[in-house]
Amino acid sequence: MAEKKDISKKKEIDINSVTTCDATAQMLRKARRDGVETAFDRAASMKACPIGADSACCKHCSMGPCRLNAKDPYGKVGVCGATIDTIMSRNFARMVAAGGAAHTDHGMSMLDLFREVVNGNIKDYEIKNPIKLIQVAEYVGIETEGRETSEIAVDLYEELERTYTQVEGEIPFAKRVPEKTLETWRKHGIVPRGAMREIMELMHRSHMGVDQDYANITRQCSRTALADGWGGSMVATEISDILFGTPSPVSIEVNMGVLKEDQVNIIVHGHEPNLFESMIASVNEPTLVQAAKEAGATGINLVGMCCSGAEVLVRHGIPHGGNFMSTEPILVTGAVDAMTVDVQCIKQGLVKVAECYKTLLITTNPRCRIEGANHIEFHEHTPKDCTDEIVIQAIGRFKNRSMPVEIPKIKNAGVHGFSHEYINYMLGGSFRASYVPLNDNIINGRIRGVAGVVGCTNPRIKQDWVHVELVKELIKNDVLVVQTGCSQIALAKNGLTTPEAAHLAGPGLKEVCETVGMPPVLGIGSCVDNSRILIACSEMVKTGGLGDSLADLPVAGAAPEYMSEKAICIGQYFVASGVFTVFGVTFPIVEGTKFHKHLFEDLEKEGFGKWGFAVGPHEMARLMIAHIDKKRKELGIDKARERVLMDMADRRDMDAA
Ligand code: BF8
Ligand code: SF4
Repeated sequence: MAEKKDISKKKEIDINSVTTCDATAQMLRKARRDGVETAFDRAASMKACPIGADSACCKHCSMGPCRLNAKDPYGKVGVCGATIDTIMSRNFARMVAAGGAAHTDHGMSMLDLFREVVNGNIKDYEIKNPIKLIQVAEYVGIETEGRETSEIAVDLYEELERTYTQVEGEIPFAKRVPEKTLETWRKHGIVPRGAMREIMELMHRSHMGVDQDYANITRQCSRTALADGWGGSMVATEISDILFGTPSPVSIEVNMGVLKEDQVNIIVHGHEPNLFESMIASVNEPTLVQAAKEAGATGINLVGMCCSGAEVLVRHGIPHGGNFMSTEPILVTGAVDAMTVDVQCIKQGLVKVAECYKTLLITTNPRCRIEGANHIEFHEHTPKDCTDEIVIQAIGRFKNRSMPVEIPKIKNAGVHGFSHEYINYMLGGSFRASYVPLNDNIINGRIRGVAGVVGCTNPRIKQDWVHVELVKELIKNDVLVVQTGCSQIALAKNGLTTPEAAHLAGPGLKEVCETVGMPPVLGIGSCVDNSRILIACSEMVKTGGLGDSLADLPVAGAAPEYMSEKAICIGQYFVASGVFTVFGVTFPIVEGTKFHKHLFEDLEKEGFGKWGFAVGPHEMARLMIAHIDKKRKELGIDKARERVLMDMADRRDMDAA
């Protein structure tokens, strides 16, 4: 029998302290009136397990589970004798393995689709960007001169398949890594083989009684994470560009105000662009548009959320409804006729909220079914069977809308779609496309450095607040910011992705933005598109003047409100690639332990990047800027910087403005 809930014991949330997103706050107020619960409420009534948060427990065998004491980390060991460092590094390893598996499996789906398109078995998708196909083929050493696109595509498929299956040797995209960085990886034996092999080995080594040396476990964490960043994620990005087009700047609209009361609203939330691309075709199908009109709607309104949304935002300018912590609140509008999901970051809580507002929650992927959701399976050989059916059902729900609709009237504009290729073009112009102007502006100090600010939102921290404050502080200090995933939506909602936001930047960055006409914050896509940041950084190294390896660059990364294992894997591949990477919220390692010191200090001495941690945005900015300045000093370009450094009085003036 289901246990009765004692609602009176639930802690009521202070809505203004859990989110800075006005639309989400409005919907949380409505949810409270409607008696509907969201992850914000659940987070408030469920204290995070302190032992788990510190990663001080192990349940890798049934002699345990064993709990150590984070306050006295070396006071005890597990039943098998495992130390706190072994336990934490094994737990960390499993997060890297799971996160890497998610991205690489997504990349594999893209590759499956590519194979079937190349073989002619799938006709609903095609190679939209043959130029990119040729470029990627050349990167991995495939002969392209005088050959048919279809022949090159077959070779490219076969080559990229090795990203997953290869049992020895280096993955294909290792060829894109700057030589000195690759040398460091080779020296430490961490150049990835196929992702399947790396993930399998990491799972094996983190099994009870196998690898019990945190430094050795960390090496396999790095190897596995690199198989994601330079493997699965990069394949996902490149294949998606080849099949669906490479992003270039596009005007966008975000926030819940993109929903339309008089239209059939369909949200696509998840990660795989093939579903979304087919949905775009379905909502434009004249017979379905006609059916919507016959049901009394003025049209069909397609909206993205989370990473699927971020991909089509940068590729096609499809409006975006909000980031991870807004997926339940947006259903509270009552205006969503169908929410279609595929894989990753889909809260099971959506089922109940959807039920309350009679929204259709539809799973589409065989890898992700949710109890209580409708399932309409998506088959890439006949994609429109699924997406047409979803549109038909959404029209049905529109026709029978019985709930009052309340859509927050908040909509924000921005410009997104800054792929690596476009940054190249934008800065250099069509005749001399290159990274030289970027490097020059870094060397002459107009741009102090580059920061990647990425990742999730998390109900344990005020939604969007850390992202926005951190980015404001960075640009004010002349740090150019590139963004992916849910983070860029936070900034877009705050108007920071418009060219006009240049006035919030420091004088140097402002000058560059105004000259080029770009925002100081560049939205570049979904979480797998973090691979675009790796490529952009590699181009900076190859262009010259900023050192020989990725670790030499004046760059830093942050995931200020992260929550997922994917984020941990991303963090580890940035660190292994040479980037100082700061996480917020909480970090699953006990401070003062050897493993903590290893991740936060020792890795840098070995030629990699390192981890950092801070909860508040200003401390996070301070850490990142200090790192960027350290790198500038090592490169001997710190002098140039001093000419444009703002003093505290300037900064106060800007804060007041
Ligand atoms: O991969 S940023 S909440 S949606 S994990 Fe998830 Fe985090 Fe959003 Fe996309 Ni990335
Ligand atoms: Fe405990 Fe060791 Fe088993 Fe982990 S592997 S549960 S530390 S006995």
